[in-house]
Amino acid sequence: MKKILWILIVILVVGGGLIYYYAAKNNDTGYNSTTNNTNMKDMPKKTDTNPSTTPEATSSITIQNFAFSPADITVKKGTKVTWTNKDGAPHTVTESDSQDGPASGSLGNGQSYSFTFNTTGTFKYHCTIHSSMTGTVTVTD
Ligand SMILES: [Cu+2]
Repeated sequence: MKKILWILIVILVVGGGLIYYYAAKNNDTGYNSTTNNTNMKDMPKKTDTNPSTTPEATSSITIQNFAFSPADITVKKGTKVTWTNKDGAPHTVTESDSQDGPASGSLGNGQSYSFTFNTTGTFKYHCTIHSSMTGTVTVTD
């Protein structure tokens, strides 16, 4: 009986060792190919995130004395334009030609509104409360 037990143990140890060896071998090649794949996938991801970490182009417009100042600006595509109301009266920044442009709603004193211009063109805007208040943002490539 003891001999059979020992034979069983030897078979288990040798068999287990062989299974471990082949599993490790397969894992090795699998591991290598997956790390290569993830490395290759990681590389473009890293370059993708880099542009977003680069400083965003910005431009500021002051709303004061019932006027946008400067009223006409030219910016590069992707520029974030921020309007700040320094009047006591409320104002809006509202796109005039039904384009995808700024639509601030009412801005109280000290309030700001930002819009990022991602398409080129000329964007006319106005204050819906005071129709004489107008401005343009020209977006270039
Ligand atoms: Cu206004």
